[in-house]
Amino acid sequence: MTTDAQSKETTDGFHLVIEALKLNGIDTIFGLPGIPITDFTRKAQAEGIRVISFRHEQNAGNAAAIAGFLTQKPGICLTVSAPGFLNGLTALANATTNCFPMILISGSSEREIVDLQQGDYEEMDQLAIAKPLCKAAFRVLHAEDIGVGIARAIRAAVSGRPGGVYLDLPAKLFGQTLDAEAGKKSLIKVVDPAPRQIPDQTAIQRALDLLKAAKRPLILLGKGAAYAQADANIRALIEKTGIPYLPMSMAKGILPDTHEQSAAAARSFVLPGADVVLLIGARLNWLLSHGKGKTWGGKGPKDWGGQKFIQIDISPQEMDSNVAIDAPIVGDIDSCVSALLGGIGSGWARPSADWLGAISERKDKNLAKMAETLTKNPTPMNFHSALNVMRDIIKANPDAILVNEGANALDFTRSIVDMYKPRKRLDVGTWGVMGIGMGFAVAAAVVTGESVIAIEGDSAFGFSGMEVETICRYNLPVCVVIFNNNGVYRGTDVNPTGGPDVAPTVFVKNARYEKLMEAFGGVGVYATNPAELRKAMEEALRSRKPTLINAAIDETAGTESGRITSLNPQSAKKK
Ligand code: OXT
Ligand code: ADP
Ligand code: MG
Repeated sequence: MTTDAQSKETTDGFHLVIEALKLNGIDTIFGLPGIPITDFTRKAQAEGIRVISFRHEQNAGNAAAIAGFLTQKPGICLTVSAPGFLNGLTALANATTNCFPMILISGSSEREIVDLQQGDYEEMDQLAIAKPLCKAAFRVLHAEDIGVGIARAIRAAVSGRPGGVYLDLPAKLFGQTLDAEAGKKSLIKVVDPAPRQIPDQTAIQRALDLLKAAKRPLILLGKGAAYAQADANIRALIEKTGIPYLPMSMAKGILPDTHEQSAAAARSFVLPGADVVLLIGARLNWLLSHGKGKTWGGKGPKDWGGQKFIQIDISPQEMDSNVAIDAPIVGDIDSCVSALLGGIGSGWARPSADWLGAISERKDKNLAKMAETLTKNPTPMNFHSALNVMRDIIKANPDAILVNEGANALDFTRSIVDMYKPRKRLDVGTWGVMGIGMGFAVAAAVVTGESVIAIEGDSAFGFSGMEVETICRYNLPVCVVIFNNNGVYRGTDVNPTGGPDVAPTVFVKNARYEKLMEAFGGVGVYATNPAELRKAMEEALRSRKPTLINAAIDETAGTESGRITSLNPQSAKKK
């Protein structure tokens, strides 16, 4: 046996992990080095894996998660033990919640010491802590099991309903040596990691019968539909049936938002008005008012509107989670949609002119109202006048990826900025979580090579703002636009006691965030009107240089929590 790990006779844990990842087509790792994984990051880079190093593990984790969403391959996040692991955990839990495939790989302390609680360096029982927050969790203790560990992690992340997986690699594992030939043989190339799940024909027929009998049908597209990359079949289903559709936030662009069958601008009309709703990769969670209540035409919060539901989902347990699903279709979206298409012949009756006409009328009214608001040019600039610019910019650059977080900065952007292509809008997702911004932006630029525009509330940006250094370090074509209204929701709250502290939602007024980008060699711009914003955006997209535009927005313009004000508990007195 020789001590040189790269010699012909022996290999070690470091190399086996790297080889196992490479064997499975993983070419990028998002992480943050330190004990015990510093050498691992060096060796991975030396062996041709792209290692994108972050300033905080949460952002590396978010990057891995969205890389998974964009590529259908598990995004890898690598962290050190205990505190680094915990920093990555929010992103792992968020990935699981959103059904994004990612693997959090953390180095960990020695099992013997952890289990006896003898106080090792960064001691923590990481596997136990990760378990309830992810889809699966594994630990590898022996170098000969690395191949199996990586294979299991990959399968768990991408098969069935995708999600977050934790892989625990104790420090000792990396240095373990193994006969090189035996090591090579122990690696597994995962065959068909996310097998198609073909739906049952009876379920398809049941759904077609329901859809055929519908008087006011509606299709709801969720981010599962975007993830599935079944774009052509989904478009064909919508266009062949003539059924109006509503995209959830991250499903915008599967068909262009300007498509004549989009009912996005008539949301509050079509949800209560529909009699049969086909859900494709969308859950009836809080974002859809759990399928009941006033949003759906019910009389009270628990009252069902009477709609019948068809649901396509890969997870059988999703069915009946909130309301009865009359026609469940369990399978992968591409197979399910293609099976439905098979049952839609030339004799298919398109929805009635009454239903389509009523939607058009409502839509035209809302679009006209929106157009009127967008032409206004108030001083100071407000969300609408700034977003009028962003809307034109995305229209002219449909391949650019839009990352979006905040409250008003999120909600106004979602309804004003049309998306033209699938998987181009990435946002706060199921949890409405702040902090995804820079991690998503970095990963989107790295894995797609496209320009990225991140529209950020000033509060939202603060959660991951230090990663502008990462954006500059890797010279990524990311343009961050901060909608700076001096605080969380608004900058106008006052401390009722008259004391020296400002109100909890208020920030330093007129903060110059653009200087943060300048500090690392990027371009910083302070924009106080739409013309300045437009000029800076056009230049950022032309140059592809890291850019931060600090857009000064009227601090009175926002509302509490954006469009979800009603979710704020009110005090009894206020009621
Ligand atoms: O039909 P009607 O008439 O109702 O009209 C609808 C559509 O028909 C119409 N529409 C259109 N009209 C014309 N043309 C077009 N094209 C068009 N499209 C649509 O517009 C309306 C609205 O349509 P929409 O949006 O589709 O419908 P609606 O009813 O809004 O949909 C409902 C929802 C629930 C699906 C939707 O609202 C939604 O997706 N909401 C997501 C909300 C969300 O997730 N928010 C983020 C969380 S808020 C809060 O939690 C925040 N925090 C706390 C915090 C968090 N989150 N995380 C962590 C780790 N820590 C703390 C914080 C700190 S936000 C926040 C920071 C906020 O401050 P910032 O400075 O960052 O941001 P600012 O607010 O900007 O200051
Ligand atoms: P949205 O927030 O856009 O409504 P959700 O995250 O709530 O979307 O729902 C996504 C759903 O899509 C999940 O229930 C998930 O199981 C499902 N899903 C993800 N990928 C696939 C796929 N390839 N085939 C079928 N269903 C899928
Ligand atoms: Mg704000």
